[in-house]
Amino acid sequence: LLELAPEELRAHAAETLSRARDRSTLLTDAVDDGDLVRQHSKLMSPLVWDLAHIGSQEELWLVRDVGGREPLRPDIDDLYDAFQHPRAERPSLPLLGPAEARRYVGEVREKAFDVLEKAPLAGTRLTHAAFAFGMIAQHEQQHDETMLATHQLRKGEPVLHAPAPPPRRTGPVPAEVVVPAGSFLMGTSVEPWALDNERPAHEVHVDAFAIDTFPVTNAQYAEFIEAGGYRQRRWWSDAGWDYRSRHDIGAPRFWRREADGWRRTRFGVDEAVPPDEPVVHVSFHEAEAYAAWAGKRLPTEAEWEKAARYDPATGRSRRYPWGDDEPGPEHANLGQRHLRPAVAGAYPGGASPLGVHQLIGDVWEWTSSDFTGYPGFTAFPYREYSEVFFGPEYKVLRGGSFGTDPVAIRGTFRNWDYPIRRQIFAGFRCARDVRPER
Ligand code: AVJ
Ligand code: FE
Repeated sequence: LLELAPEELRAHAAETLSRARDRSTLLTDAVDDGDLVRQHSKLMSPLVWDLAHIGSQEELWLVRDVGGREPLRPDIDDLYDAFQHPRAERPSLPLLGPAEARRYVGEVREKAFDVLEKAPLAGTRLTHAAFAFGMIAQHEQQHDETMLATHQLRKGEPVLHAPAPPPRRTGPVPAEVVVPAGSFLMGTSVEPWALDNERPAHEVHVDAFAIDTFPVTNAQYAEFIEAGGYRQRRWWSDAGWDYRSRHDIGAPRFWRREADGWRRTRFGVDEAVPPDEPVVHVSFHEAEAYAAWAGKRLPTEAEWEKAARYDPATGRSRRYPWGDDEPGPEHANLGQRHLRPAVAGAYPGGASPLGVHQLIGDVWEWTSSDFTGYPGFTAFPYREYSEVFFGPEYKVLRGGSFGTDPVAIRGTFRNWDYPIRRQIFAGFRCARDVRPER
């Protein structure tokens, strides 16, 4: 991106925004108006709220802020301000209806493209204008992933379709990889579309540790269930035990025990739980309990990023595990190209230099770290993107899922959520300490 001439950057921004809009359109046109305005779960907004919120943020940051244009709909700013209205109360607001919402986002997009055509992408405004287009494309894709999670919670006939992900293409590999002790460069100061919480780059020392080659699979997770893991207090933290007891949780969300084994419904299609896919729809508490049962622990965020980016041959941190090239279909399962995680071993082309697989795509991975600012953090362009969430209530997730678009994931990208959440496409992998050599 940094090497692109202004005209190329303009074309890239336009293409990225259009890809996001195609996906928003697919997710909202797939269901009828009743399903668009309905709340499918108290945890989620009605799809029609997400749609107009996407337009509202685009109006705010591209049309008004970068473009300096007149507001289109100043009257609806408050309705679509996520901080004024928690998700549970959004259905009772006087929201734009489906037709109005579609018209609104279309009008905003026309204006945003007009701003893009004239925006000075070189000179002093380069950073700000060029960043804003990337931020808004990522914002739309983040809400598209949220809308995909809403689709998973929706009852009824399947409306989304996609080809199956690739099969295992990796030969036998060790179950774990040892990452040697030493410092590495975490975060970034140069990635043009990195968000504020990924900045600045800073050296972090990490002790030697071992990390799983693949995310934990359904078959492995089912062993934890069969062994009584959900009933044994010793694997759980106090908060985790309290959570699993209050909600009487005994398996990942959407799993159902039948005579012939575990089954689940995925986007409206009933199926046997596939043994070799990464487990998904587990909370941080369940991930932590599994890891304890397995005699391991979750990786810290720094460990995860070192496993993903550190190249021992050069000492450099890569943009992605496979190198600096943008994610392609040979690297990772991203962008809703497939409607499920791929089996462990499906992406040898995405492995890190140390041989850790599927760090990007498939499932978000819980880490043991709280969401905090890096040393030297400055909120940009608004405190509500990440700073207001810093603290011990949120745990960091890394790597993106099959529902994350390539523009919204990087080796440095940080996601966060409450440790009890499982409607997101979250799984995990384990790590453990290793004795220092000699
Ligand atoms: C980074 C996924 C936690 O959905 O709350 C969307 C992204 N921020 N609109 C979220 C976001 C503002 C955010 N997460
Ligand atoms: Fe948002």
